[in-house]
Amino acid sequence: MSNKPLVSGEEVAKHTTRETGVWVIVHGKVYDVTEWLDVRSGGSKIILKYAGKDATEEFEPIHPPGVIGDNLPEDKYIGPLDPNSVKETVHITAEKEQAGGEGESKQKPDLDASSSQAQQQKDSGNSKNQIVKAEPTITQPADRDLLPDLAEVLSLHDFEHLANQIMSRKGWAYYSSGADDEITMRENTLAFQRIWFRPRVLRNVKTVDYSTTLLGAKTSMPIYITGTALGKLGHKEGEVLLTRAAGKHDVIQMIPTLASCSLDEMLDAAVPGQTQWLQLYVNANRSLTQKIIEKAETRGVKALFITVDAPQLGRREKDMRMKFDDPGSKVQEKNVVERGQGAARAISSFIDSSLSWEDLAWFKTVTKLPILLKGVQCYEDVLLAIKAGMQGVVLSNHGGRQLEFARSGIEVLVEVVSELKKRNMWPVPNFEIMIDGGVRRASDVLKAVALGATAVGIGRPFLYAMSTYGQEGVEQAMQILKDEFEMNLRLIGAPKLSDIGPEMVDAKSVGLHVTMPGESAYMQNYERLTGATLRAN
Ligand code: 173
Repeated sequence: MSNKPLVSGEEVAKHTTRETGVWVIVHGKVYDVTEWLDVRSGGSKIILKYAGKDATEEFEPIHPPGVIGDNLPEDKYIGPLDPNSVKETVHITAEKEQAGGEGESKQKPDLDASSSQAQQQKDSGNSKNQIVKAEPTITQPADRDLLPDLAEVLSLHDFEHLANQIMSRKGWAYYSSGADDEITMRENTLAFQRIWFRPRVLRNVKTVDYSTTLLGAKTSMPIYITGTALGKLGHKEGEVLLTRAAGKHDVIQMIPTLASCSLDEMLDAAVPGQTQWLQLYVNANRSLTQKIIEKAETRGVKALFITVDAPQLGRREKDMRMKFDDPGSKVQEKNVVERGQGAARAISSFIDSSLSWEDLAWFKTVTKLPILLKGVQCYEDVLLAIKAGMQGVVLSNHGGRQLEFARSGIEVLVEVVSELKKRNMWPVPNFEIMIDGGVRRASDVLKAVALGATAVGIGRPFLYAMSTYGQEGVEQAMQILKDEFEMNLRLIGAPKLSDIGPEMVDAKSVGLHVTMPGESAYMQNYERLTGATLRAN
């Protein structure tokens, strides 16, 4: 990506259509992103909004540094922006842009700027040495001063409740949304409520130990921070805050492919000896995926989790609706396909939907790391994963964000273990079964451990803790879980995790989907039946 000639801002501004090619500037580099106009999941309107402009400010909060370079062929990097071609920056706010492009002008000495689009130059009546910076549509959380003292936060639910009140609407919509009517998302939590404990008494629980070993690495408790995208929607520092909190509490972090921070930033933020795993979305261009894997392995990442439940992103309507509320996106004019956009879909076009079981052998040729499949949803696929030589699976429905009416991880766990036992395959050597989805309490985790999981991934609660109180919040969330583990182990009568088994839970009802959440869009529209009425007087 070096030795390319400088590109003037004026030149960039000429490239705004499919015919001319669509160029954007990010961090002082000019890219031809025309091919992104045709990605299956839509996105051309968003891209065209930044055509010929500096998109850094919009791009920054949601994309890790380097993501463009990692996902575009080398010849699509046009060159560095010529800083001398830029004297002024014009900030165009979404509203002004819609009203006709009148921007507020200010001196802007930094280099990541370019010349403006012709129309906008005309509107602002200024020279060609202006650049146009689109106002970021993602805003940071509102006033953290309003938050109560961290000591008043007693449970993981509290973080969610507070995050809802202070996060940017966009960030909240992205994190909190689930697919369709969000029935699976809510089922994830409800499924744990159908499992009850069968505690034992009079066991010596003076000291309890909830530490464990996951894929060979010691860790303080049987949970890990699961991979979630776009950390900077919640906090301007992003996922490195999760890394640091995990380091302090000896918790494993699964680094997401689509983090707002770069892989290097998250690796650098770890303390020596801290265990990190990598969640992987597989790029249609395998050499790019290989590069990421090799880098992760070289830098000491301990396992690879290939996400297998997202060949296409689910429709998260809360997230999508945000686009309609953003005047800059002009989404109302979009065609049906484009309405499928949301923060996630906009950046997920590189994910290879042709990925199949046959591809797994290739991964084993490029890495010695343990490989696990994240997003497995039935025992048949667990059997295939074992056959394919994987080191484990995460039974997961992606936080209810993918297939609506996918079952919860905990329910699938019961099925999987029962089927493996029937085949005399349980426990499976060198193969770990983890779950995620809906976990809010250490008691949820202990139910999963009792039923055969080695660990449980927690995603949203840590994001909410980060979005509200930053690193301290995440540390507090971890401390809350530790306190809950200690108490629960005592009350269950299990001094250590290996003392818990399936006999300590009653999971008979886990597969009974009787507690359907009531407030789906369907229920809003449903006209209730009325009972027989008395005669009028
Ligand atoms: O759940 C998600 O939002 C997710 O996994 C994702 C996938 C691609 C891009 C961004 C997020």
